[in-house]
Amino acid sequence: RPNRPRKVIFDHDGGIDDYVTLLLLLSCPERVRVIGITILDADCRAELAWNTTLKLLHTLGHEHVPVAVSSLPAVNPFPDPWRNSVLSVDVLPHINDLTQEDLAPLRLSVPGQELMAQLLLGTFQSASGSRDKSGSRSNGTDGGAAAVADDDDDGEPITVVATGPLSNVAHVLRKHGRAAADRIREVWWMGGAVWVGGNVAFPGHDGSAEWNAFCLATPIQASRLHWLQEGLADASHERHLLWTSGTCHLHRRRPTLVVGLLSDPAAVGEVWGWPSVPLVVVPLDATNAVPVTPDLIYRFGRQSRYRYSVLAGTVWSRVVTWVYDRPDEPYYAWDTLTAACVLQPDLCDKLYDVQSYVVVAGASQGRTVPLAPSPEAAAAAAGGGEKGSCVAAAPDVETGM
Ligand code: AGV
Ligand code: CA
Repeated sequence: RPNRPRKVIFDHDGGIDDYVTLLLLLSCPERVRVIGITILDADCRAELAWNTTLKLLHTLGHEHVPVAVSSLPAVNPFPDPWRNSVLSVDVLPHINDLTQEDLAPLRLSVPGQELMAQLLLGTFQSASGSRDKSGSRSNGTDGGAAAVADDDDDGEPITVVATGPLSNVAHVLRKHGRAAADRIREVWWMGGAVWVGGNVAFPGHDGSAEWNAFCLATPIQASRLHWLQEGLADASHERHLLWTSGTCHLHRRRPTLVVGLLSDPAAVGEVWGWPSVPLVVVPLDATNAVPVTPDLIYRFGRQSRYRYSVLAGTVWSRVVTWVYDRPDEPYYAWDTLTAACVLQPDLCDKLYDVQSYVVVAGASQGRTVPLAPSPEAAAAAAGGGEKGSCVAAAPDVETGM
């Protein structure tokens, strides 16, 4: 069949929008089949996020999807008030018509990064085979919500949707190399801020980085900085970069998306060092177009007979007062836009190639720096005439630490 659902590993970090993203990925089984979920202790308390994720799956009949918590630490931990906000989802009555005993058999002891590796390598064995095996081979045409996640591993490439720091993906590639890389169809990542300001507000930081990139960016040795500079000119390190522009609203108007090439092997983890793994990035340039507004949440009311919509609207309602509390920096559907693009590729209607690198130390740590002006700026500078490639000189790489 030409249009089989994509197999997806969802690698999240338990933020409010990460849960709406989970709902979105589960809600469209004819396009996406979630075969596993890994959780990183970054923008959440991971144990609680594990609970919440299992409760959502159990409530919606997806308890066959394996879920595991990563043991990898966050390099730059997220602020505690954000990490704590996962509790406001975990307590929702909608997902609590169950007991801890219902969840106990769903808890995998394997660490999240190991689950990701096993799913990619095709070595994952469900602990409770009898539960998962039922009908798994005969239901090929069954696109319903009860689709079976315990894969008969047919070698089909897997899409990773990553909505936190890229630590798990980087770890798996570092440890298993090509064996894992070759199974990855694409990595879609929410992270970075290319031609817009960042969202890190941290003592000593200049605010130019996005949190998921900041959290992961690690200092690297001076010898590798040289390689990083060299790598900028090496097409084999080019990666996709995706962003939207314009002031559009999710669900209302089509965002204008831009895909470009991101070049940087050494900085945001080893992920970018794998020429065979396409990385599609959805940075703040894109997600700035999708603030979570009261208007957006009101519209879920019209769909209140649908479980997924009730849940999504309820989860969003946790952050609605941000439009008063922080009018200049509201909550955004950061991760949800990323998954929406996987589900509906024609959301991206304007695509560019751009090279960039990541600052790995100093006041701009985690900043994703483009080597060219934005297409809009380039067009303005060229007066609409010439189409030159406008590649800027590589700015200095921060080495201080
Ligand atoms: O930078 C966006 C990323 C997304 O993956 N996260 C939240 C989304 O899940 C970090 C973040 C930035 N600003 C935040 C964040 C805020 N004000 N509250 C919670 N998380
Ligand atoms: Ca997130």
